[in-house]
Amino acid sequence: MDKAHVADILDEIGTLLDIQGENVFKCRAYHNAARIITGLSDDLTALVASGAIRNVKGIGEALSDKITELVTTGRLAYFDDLKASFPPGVFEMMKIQGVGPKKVKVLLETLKITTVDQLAKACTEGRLETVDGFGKKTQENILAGIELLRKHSSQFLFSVAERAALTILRRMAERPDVLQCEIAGSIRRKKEVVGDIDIVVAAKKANAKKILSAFAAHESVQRVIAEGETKASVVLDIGINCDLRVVDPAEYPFALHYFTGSKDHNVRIRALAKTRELSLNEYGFSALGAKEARGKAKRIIPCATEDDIYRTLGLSLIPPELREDNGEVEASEAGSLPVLIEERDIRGTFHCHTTYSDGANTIAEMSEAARALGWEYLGLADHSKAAAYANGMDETRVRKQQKEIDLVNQNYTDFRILKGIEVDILATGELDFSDAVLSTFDYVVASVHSGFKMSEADMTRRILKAVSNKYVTMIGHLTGRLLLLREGYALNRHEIIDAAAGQGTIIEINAHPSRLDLDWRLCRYAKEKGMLFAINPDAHVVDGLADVRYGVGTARKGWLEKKDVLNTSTLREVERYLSLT
Ligand code: DGT
Ligand code: CA
Ligand code: CA
Ligand code: ZN
Repeated sequence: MDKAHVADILDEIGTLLDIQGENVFKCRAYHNAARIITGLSDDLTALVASGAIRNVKGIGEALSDKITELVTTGRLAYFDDLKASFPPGVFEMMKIQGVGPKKVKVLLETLKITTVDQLAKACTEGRLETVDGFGKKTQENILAGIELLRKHSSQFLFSVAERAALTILRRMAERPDVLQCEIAGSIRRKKEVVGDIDIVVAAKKANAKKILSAFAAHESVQRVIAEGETKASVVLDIGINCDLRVVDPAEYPFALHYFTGSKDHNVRIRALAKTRELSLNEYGFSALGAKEARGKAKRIIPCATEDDIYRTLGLSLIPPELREDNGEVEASEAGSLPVLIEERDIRGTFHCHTTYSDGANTIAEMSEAARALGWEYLGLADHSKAAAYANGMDETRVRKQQKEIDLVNQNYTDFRILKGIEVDILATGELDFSDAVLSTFDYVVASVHSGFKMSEADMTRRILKAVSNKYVTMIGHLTGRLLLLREGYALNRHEIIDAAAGQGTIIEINAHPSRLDLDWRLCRYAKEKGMLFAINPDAHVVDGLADVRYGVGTARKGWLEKKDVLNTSTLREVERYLSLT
């Protein structure tokens, strides 16, 4: 079990104890332990194996026993028992934006509410208004949160779905009877949220049944929906459906292409095949008009790869991320497909947090982690004072941090920590620091963290004002959305992009898997307006730096190339861009 998973469970224990009304110190100990585990720079499995986990500050004897049980067995009896002592609806309720343990506790005790349905009913009947600590506004927000939760109940974050898909794919790839395998569907297309997992496997027909039973018996499978000769459908423990199809090696590229989609892209490609007197389906090409049948006789143009399929149609390979029928077929025909940015093009990043605000790791830990990724620079952008909930820095702490950065930078000749700030855009559009303070940073990220409920016109004006501030290098998480949880604030995104592109202000692609904001659907528009982008992980722990890969997925899906993204530049180029040399 990895660090993140262990930390999640510790956090959840703390929360459940909170609801039970345990004493605050005990609850806090679990939440603290979760933070400590997340921020560990050492390998957790090794710490457990050597027993050194016991000596980590903040982890006492009882906690280290629990962590050891989790890491070595993948389970924790104490947690299972604790969870079982709650009505199951409680966990569902806590998924509602704005409903935490404190509210759940009150709801349980005063209104005896134990399910989301009961909560929704209580809201519509106006019964929450009367409860201490709740009000009309809270009641409205909770109801909106429930609607959103219901709307998205069958959708999953890309990161969550991909992680689950990879555990199955890896198992398949290890099997000698599996000749090729790949994740298809919306995950392969890097959609930010997905409905289910699609996996395609190439194998000899004689081995299909064995492979499908192994799949159905995978430890992450909770329930088998159907298991046939060539396909099985299951529900995984995280609640997502997963379809696995076993096809003949000769059919594999066709099946992979078909099940990668999107449906609209497939329709376009099939129409193109028709113009060449060909019929295309998930098994192969056949002569148009020939009776659709499976089998060698009909498969008139053998293809070993997707590349071959596209070539047969006079196209160059269209990367999966672009297969949304957004002009990619035309661009491929014209030979004008973009050469998409790749993960390995990234040389650093600009929006990360440290213990100076709400991050879990120190400056030195973050910079070492960035160096381990092979990066040349790491821009730190801790919160400013208005973000009090996130331990935002005042002017004094800013000076202290900048001194510490200078000190740590002395250790490096081939790497530089950049002094940034994530400054709050106040309700008026003014920034949280004076120009004099802003001028002390190497660059400035400006973000909205409050007053989400403004009108579209007011919010647009607010952000436009920040865009035009000469100290602002980039705008952070433009819409503030939290995927599947919270819609972004009302905003005229096109107007802001136009202004930002015109004034040379960057709009970041926030790579946190819950944000992926700027949305890929707007990247191409912004690029056409001349926008430069930055891909930022918004990391609050060392492991968060690797989230840039999700941002690269978004950038690729938005047709971006290496040259469109500032953090593909070398340190020297970035220094020049930020006028640091
Ligand atoms: P999702 O799962 O909702 O996030 O999105 P997808 O794109 O993974 O959709 P899914 O799982 O229903 O189907 C996987 C792919 O299979 C889809 O992208 C294209 C292909 N496909 C499914 N149904 C049809 C269809 O009726 N016509 C065509 N042309 N392709 C289809
Ligand atoms: Ca799918
Ligand atoms: Ca599917
Ligand atoms: Zn932020």
